[in-house]
Amino acid sequence: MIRKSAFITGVNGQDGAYLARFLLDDGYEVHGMVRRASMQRNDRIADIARHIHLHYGDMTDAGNLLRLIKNVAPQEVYNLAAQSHVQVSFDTPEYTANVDALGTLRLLEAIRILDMQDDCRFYQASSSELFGNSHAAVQNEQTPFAPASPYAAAKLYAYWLVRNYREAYGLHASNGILFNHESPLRGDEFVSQKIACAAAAVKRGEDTMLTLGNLDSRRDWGHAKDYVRGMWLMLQQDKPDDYVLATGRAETVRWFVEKAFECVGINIEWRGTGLDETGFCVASGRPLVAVDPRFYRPVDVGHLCGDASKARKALGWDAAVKLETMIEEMVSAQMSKQ
Ligand code: NAP
Ligand code: F7E
Repeated sequence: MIRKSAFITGVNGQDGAYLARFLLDDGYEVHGMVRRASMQRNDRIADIARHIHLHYGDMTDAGNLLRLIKNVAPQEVYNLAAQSHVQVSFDTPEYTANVDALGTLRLLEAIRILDMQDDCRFYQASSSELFGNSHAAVQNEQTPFAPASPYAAAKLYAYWLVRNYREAYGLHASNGILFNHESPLRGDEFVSQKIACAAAAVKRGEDTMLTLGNLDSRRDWGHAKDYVRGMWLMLQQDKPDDYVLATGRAETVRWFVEKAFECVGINIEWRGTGLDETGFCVASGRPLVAVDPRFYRPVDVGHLCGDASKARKALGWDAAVKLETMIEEMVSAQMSKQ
């Protein structure tokens, strides 16, 4: 039997690691692109690295991407590589645009120049950040976009390019408009992992204080392993399209803190407001959580909650992992780290 081949940019990121496992389990020949100067090395894929064909590459290097696509000749390309941190995008807007927006253009151009549009399907990691502060209570594929960061603006450019290459050149290219998804492999600087890490540290007896920005922000958090299945499903359809993947449930950052600390047997009580808001351990009275304006963003997206009806109907996709279960998994993974 001929094995299908897939090429994943950002293979050593959170989603890349889950997707590579998913595709290997399905019998794919998996190729992944990593940077020589990777920020996180290949820790997330250490256990499967020998089964993946790893290639050095960078989204900022057009010739490199063209050579890789030519040599690998994949049937499926999953473009997951990105400067993915929203707050960092305010500090590095041009770099974020280069990687997230122009990087996607370079990859699509490689497929077009090589005349591979009939042989290769393309998945683009679009984001719920496209909706920004659209003020819709629930967002779906029809909700107008209102990007509120350089990251979101770069992802919006990539989103439209994907649609344009689909219409102009007949490329089977799909956007997955994914709401936040987390896991034990989530980067340390994202709020879910930061909270899980702090809850575990307090449980271990460390003298630590969790400092956060906007506690009122509401996010629709799912589990990465559900979301990579959705990416794959999009590329198995006869026709390319754009799909929202989400759980349909939004909670605040404050709520996430309470649940994560509950996982280690600590109840949090909040006192004060704004910059003075502090989370105390109910049992000991010890302050455990404080607000630090350094983590405020110049503009924040206050409320994201997705409607994945289209993906449920067309792809048969659903978010299987419950939020509370995922938080327990993340805290427990942090507890087992020293
Ligand atoms: P992640 O953990 O931050 O992974 C990003 C990957 O991109 C890493 O492997 C990183 O490699 C790579 N990368 C960064 N800059 C690169 C460059 N210039 N050239 C090549 N590779 C580069 O992100 P994730 O959570 O897995 O997300 C995957 C994708 O989905 C991203 O595009 C993200 O923007 C998007 N997305 C994520 C979510 C979410 O909630 N997780 C939701 C919607 C959309 P290094 O080790 O070299 O840094
Ligand atoms: O922030 C608030 C912060 O950085 C979530 C990326 O995967 O999902 C992710 O982007 C919320 C924001 O994720 C802290 O202001 C409070 O409102 O975990 P985050 P994000 O910005 O939603 C989307 C869908 C993507 O596409 C992105 O690639 O939490 N928040 N205090 C904090 N956030 C962080 N990081 N750190 C804090 O201390």
